[in-house]
Parts: sequence; C-alpha cells; structure tokens
Amino acid sequence: MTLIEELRKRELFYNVTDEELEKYLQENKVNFYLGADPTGDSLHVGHLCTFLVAKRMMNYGHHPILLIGGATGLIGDPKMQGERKMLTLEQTLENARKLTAQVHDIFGFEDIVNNYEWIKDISLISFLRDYGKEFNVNYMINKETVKSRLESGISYTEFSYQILQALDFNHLYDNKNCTVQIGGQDQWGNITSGIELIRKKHDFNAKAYGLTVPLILKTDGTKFGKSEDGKSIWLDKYKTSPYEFYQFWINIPDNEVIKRLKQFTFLSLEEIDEIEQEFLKAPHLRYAQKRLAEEVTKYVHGEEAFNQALKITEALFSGDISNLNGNEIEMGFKDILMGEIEENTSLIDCLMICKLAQSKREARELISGNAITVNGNKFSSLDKTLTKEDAIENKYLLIKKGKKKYSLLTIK
Ligand code: 383
Repeated sequence: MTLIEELRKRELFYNVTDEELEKYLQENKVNFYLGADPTGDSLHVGHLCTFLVAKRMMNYGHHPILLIGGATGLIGDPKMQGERKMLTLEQTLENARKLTAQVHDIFGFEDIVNNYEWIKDISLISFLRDYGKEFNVNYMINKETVKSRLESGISYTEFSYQILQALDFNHLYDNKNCTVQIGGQDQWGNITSGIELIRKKHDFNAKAYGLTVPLILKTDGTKFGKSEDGKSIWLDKYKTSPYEFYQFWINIPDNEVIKRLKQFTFLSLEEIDEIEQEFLKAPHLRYAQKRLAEEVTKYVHGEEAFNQALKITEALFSGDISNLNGNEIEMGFKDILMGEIEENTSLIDCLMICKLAQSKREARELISGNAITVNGNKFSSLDKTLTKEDAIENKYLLIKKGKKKYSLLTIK
C-alpha cells in the first residue's frame, strides 16, 4: 500500500497539487513540512490529525520538519469569521516556545524551526521587491480564505499572510531541501502560493508539492474537537486533563467512531475492521469508543495518565471513589463540586447545600429511606454529622442520592 493509498483509506486525503506526488513519495525519501502558528499556548484536537499524518509519513521513511510560525503568528492567517486579534511579540514568542516543547514531547519531532528566525530581518524594501513582485493581486484575492473576506473586509496585514507562508516554503526548499508541504484543507491557498513562488524563484519545473488533509467535521456538519459544552479539547494536560480528554473520545457517537479510529490511531486497518465487527455485535458496550479513547489518550498523554483517566471513569460509573486520590477526585468530579462545608455539618444540611434535597423534610426522607451514601457508606441516622474521618484525604465527600445523582463537597 502506498502512503497516499493509506491516507485515502483512512479518510485523511483531501487533495494533492500534482498527481505525480504519489510516485514521487514512493521513489524518494523526502523532507516535508507542516506549520502551526502560535496563536495559543497549546495545540488542540483540531490540529491532531494533520500532525498524525506527519507521523504517518515519517513511518514511510520521510523526514518531517515542524515549523512554528513565530512571524506568521504576528500577522494572522485570514479566517472566514473575521480579523484576528493581534497578540504581542512577547506573547507570540512565548507561545512558540511552548508549542515547540509540546510537539517535541507528544509527537517526538526533532527538526523544529521557527519562521521568526528568517522573516524578522527581511526589510520592507526586500519584502516588496524580492517577494511581493512575484505575486499578482488578482491571484491573491482569488484564494479561498481571502475571497471569503472581501465583502466583510480584510486588513492589508492579513491579506499579506500568504506571501509569508510562501516565503517559508521557498526558504525551506533552499535551506533544508524540503519539497513537500502538508496541511489541512484550509491551507490549500497558502501551500499553492509557496509552490508558485518556488517555481518563479527557481525554474518552472521545480519539484515542490502540496498535500492536504480534509477538515474533520462531525456528522451534523459542525467542527470536530470541542466538548459538549463548547470547550476546546487541548493537548496540554493542564488545559484539558487526561480524564476530560479521555471522556471526549469515549463520547464520540456510534456513527463516527470507526472513521475516528482510522484517522486518529495507528491501529492497522485490519485491526480496525475487527474492532468494528466486535462493536457491531453490541454497540451499547461502546467497545470501539473505548479502544479509540485508549489509543489516543495513551498516545498524547502516556500510559499512566490513561490508567488514571480509566480509573476515574470507572469510579464515576460505580460511585465508589475510595480508590481515588484527591487529585483524581478533583479531575473527575470538578463539574459537580457544590461547595465547601465546616466539619461537623449535619448530613441534612449537607444534602441541602449540595442541592440533592430541596427541603429539610426531603433530606430527612432521603436519609431514612436509605437513599444516601457518602463515599460509598450508607448513613440512615438523622443525627449524622460529617467529619474528616468520613472524607477521603480528610477533604472530599462524594454524596450519592439513589443510583445516579452525585454531588461533591469538600471539608474546610
Ligand atoms: C505558518 C507558516 C507556514 C506554514 C504553515 C503555517 C500555519 C498555517 C495555519 N495552520 C493552522 C494553525 O496554525 O494557520 N497558516 O492552527 C492549522 N495547522 C494544522 C493544519 C490545520 C491548520 O496547524 O488545517 C489544522 O492543523 O494545517 O488550520 O510556513
């Protein structure tokens, strides 16, 4: 199977600038690049699949160069929704530093460059004479992203963006023998601008290619990569905990999960077929989601973090948190943390504080009806007060009402 065949089968192929690329990649081990702008201090799930394509290409013997766009991040790749907010130079370079460390730690990329290095010293005159002169404005406004902004307006700054990305490809072509650029479908215009520039600066037959990966959409047509409440799923464990990350993958709907296994894991297509067979026998067991969540969480956060995410998930399911430590409880239950109490608060008051009961009367009924457990222990005495001894690590009280309702309180 060729690399491109594999990408097609995994639904990771959108387009190539030249059909010849398939043969070129079969006959040569090439240097290729992928860029990301430091608009934030971490990558997110929206970046993940293109970065994994870079890893897949690496597995076929090609050499990846990762470009962090310190300079392009200061300018802003035009997006449909409108002009970007500019970050300061300090913020951009700090983000660039963090992204560099992240792509090294998560994906193991070694060859990482920052375009600030070669763009920062280009003079305005050189920019206009050596690069600007090669671009025709008609050609530039016909690029998808620019075109989509012509009505609503686009600054000269963002309009110039494609020249910078083109200049990068040309730079890496000259200095690192880089002949292929990959990116998401949204990068098509920027990539083809680079190829044009290389041809103009070298010769018309210069070998330079682009390959794009489809934008990942959910079945309902919205962008993939946000949690149910609209939060981005980051790759940085301090921004999205491994547990939340795991939950995101576990919650992928049945009709998308096989596709995500192909796009986001390194399991072979045969293995994914087997998973699919198993999954179809009993979809409600979510076997495919479990495999997906396991593979991706292990890849991004490592084995230990995966085990921890699993442990929290199981505890949440069973309601038995006695095996969790404080950190794990906070990770898993932060959404249901209802407040902090003084030691020796009565169980009745606690039920009201954590909103499991509307009135003292209801609280009493629940307790005498054996419906309440605290950290897995049933209390049916109306005089019960909660002490540090009832709490995990002297602090955490997971109160459960009936089979499914939980609240978390902490003791001061
Ligand atoms: C900058 C300079 C280059 C080459 C690329 C760039 C960045 C590029 C861009 N990329 C996106 C980003 O930074 O804006 N202009 O967030 C995303 N990528 C990848 C992929 C994707 C794109 O980092 O489609 C999703 O992740 O290409 O939106 O010389």
